[in-house]
Amino acid sequence: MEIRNIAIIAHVDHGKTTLTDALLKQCGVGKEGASMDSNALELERGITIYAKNAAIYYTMKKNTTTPAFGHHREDDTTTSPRGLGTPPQLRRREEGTKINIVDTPGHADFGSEVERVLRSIDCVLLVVDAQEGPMPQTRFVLKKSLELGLKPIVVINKIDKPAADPDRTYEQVLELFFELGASEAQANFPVVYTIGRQGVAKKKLTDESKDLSPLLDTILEHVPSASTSELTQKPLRLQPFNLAYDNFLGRMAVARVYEGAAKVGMSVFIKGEGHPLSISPSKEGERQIAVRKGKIHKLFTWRGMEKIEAAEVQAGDIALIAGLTDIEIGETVSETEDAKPLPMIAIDEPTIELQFLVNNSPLGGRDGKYVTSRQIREYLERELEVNVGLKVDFSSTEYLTVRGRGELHVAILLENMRRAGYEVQVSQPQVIIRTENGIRQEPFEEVIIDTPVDFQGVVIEKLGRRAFQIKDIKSPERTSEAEVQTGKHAGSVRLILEGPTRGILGYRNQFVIDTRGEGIMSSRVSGFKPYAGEIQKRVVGSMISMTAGKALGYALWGLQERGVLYIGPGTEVYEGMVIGNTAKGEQMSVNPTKGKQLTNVRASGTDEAIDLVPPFELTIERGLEVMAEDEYLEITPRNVRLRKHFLTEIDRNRAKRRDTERE
Ligand SMILES: Nc1nc2c(ncn2[C@@H]2O[C@H](COP(=O)(O)OP(=O)(O)OP(=O)(O)O)[C@@H](O)[C@H]2O)c(=O)[nH]1
Ligand SMILES: [Mg+2]
Repeated sequence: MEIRNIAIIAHVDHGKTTLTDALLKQCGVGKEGASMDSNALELERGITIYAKNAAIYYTMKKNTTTPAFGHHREDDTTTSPRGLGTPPQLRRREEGTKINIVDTPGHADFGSEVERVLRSIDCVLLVVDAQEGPMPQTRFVLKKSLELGLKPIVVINKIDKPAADPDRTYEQVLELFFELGASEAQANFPVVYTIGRQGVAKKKLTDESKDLSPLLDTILEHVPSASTSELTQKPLRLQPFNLAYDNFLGRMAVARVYEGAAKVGMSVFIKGEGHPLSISPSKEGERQIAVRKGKIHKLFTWRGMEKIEAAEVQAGDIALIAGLTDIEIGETVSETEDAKPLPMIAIDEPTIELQFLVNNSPLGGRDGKYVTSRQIREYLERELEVNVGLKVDFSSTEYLTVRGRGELHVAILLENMRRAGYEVQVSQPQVIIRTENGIRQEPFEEVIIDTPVDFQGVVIEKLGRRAFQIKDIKSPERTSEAEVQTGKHAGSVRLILEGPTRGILGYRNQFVIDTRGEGIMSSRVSGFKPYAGEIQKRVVGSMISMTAGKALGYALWGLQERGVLYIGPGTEVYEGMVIGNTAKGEQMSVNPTKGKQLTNVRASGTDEAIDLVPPFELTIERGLEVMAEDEYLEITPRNVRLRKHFLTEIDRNRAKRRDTERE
């Protein structure tokens, strides 16, 4: 069987998943109404969180201009070479070249997941939105691909958008290739123009096309074959690049079979370096290779999005392997003990950390099914089986320290926990500071901001205070006709800055306000760099409830002009709960349960219906952003609340005194 292995990579929302879905559909293996974004959170948020595999079968139609549409439709028995009446199990034997596709997430927090995938495929489809052009994550994933020597196929997508400018996008992509030091062969990339949403691809903009065949043909022409008989003859060597989990089968590996064939029941040797983080700095350079034994219990390959059990998986293919339950990404699984290990796949280190605690708030334990520390611990232990960028320190009895790749990474973990019925409290995320060769280092991020020119000043000023430095400012080169008509992107500017992650933790919210919601900001970790020094952030003050009860509209009406409220009328509150922030930055104890008759302030204008501003309701992500160091975010299946560590004012003052005395 001929095999090609590709990954689809792009900036967030540029259309990877839609295109993958369309490819599956055209090749007859898509399921009606199903998408590669299948996880509940992915569907709700409309973003891809986990890299996922799929496979299609395609045959290039030679010397014809008619597209090969529907060639492999399972239901289309009339065009099937086997004809009518073929038993279903036989019809399953696919014709044509198998194309394994890995759809990757575009959000920067999941960038390290993409990197691992890139190690195990032979070509990438670099998808670029024809209106937005290359964006920060486009740059990042392209850079990684070029470094690995891959020769990308460029897919200029969404050419149906009113303000799309495919020609300019092509120029920008070409420029980016050169900027990133592409070789001549790499910069000579094939281009395909697509409307993923309609399942249409063209090699030239002027071509007529009804389907994705031009893209599929380009894949067959351009992507090197993964399966040669020479490789198949060798003894087995395979390497996992992703993990999966099954309640019955335990941890499973998504792996590329490089040589030989994996077979069910096969005894294998596993070589790894141990967990990458467990290597002590002093041992760096010394590759310690431990050999373990294991047995392959079950094998699967993909057909569309479905996993199909297989007895054997040949060199070149991608397999899901059960039985090796202690397997780690990047290890080498081989048939013979003396097999040479494949180059290790590095896993990026976490950049932020926070504590997970039992929810001991006055309202704790009300909606959760699982609330004890043992249950939280067990959840995290299971999560570690598959959540590759995650680290958990279980050593303390009071809390668990969770380390992740960014705020979104942690927020997704928490969101999944609450959906599974868990309650938990978390502390404010902090960046991880480490010391290397006696130098203090912290994670840095590159931030790319598109904003209307008017807000450029305030953005630069705010980020400047947060130790960010400008690397580049790009004015729009030209404004296309379409942009003038739609008013989009006109008069906007692109800022590229770099600074410590610490500086932008909690900044996003401010950014939205400062750019009146018109700015777009994306960032990605650029690595650990020397500590950037003290950062003076404007402290956001909290409005703290001094009492328990139900919030009343009348009381909130009196409070809303002093800051932003997180709750609406009817919300249950408790003493020490943070119900909003204060405009002036001071801590403020308030009574949100106070009724009209008890008040002697604001006596005027009391009789007309009160005009309440809709609250800024806390989500997990918003909560992680706005919370202060002396606060916990309380997360339950139904609620997200913010509270002070110390619930009474007396305790808070006492703690504050203790802190100042210590200093
Ligand atoms: N106009 C237009 N919109 C498209 C096209 N393809 C995708 N979209 C829309 O773009 C949005 C993002 O599409 P996705 O396929 O989820 O993008 P993605 O790259 O997978 O996003 P992430 O995985 O989260 O990085 C969706 O609203 C799609 O409907 C297209 O060809 N034209
Ligand atoms: Mg996607």
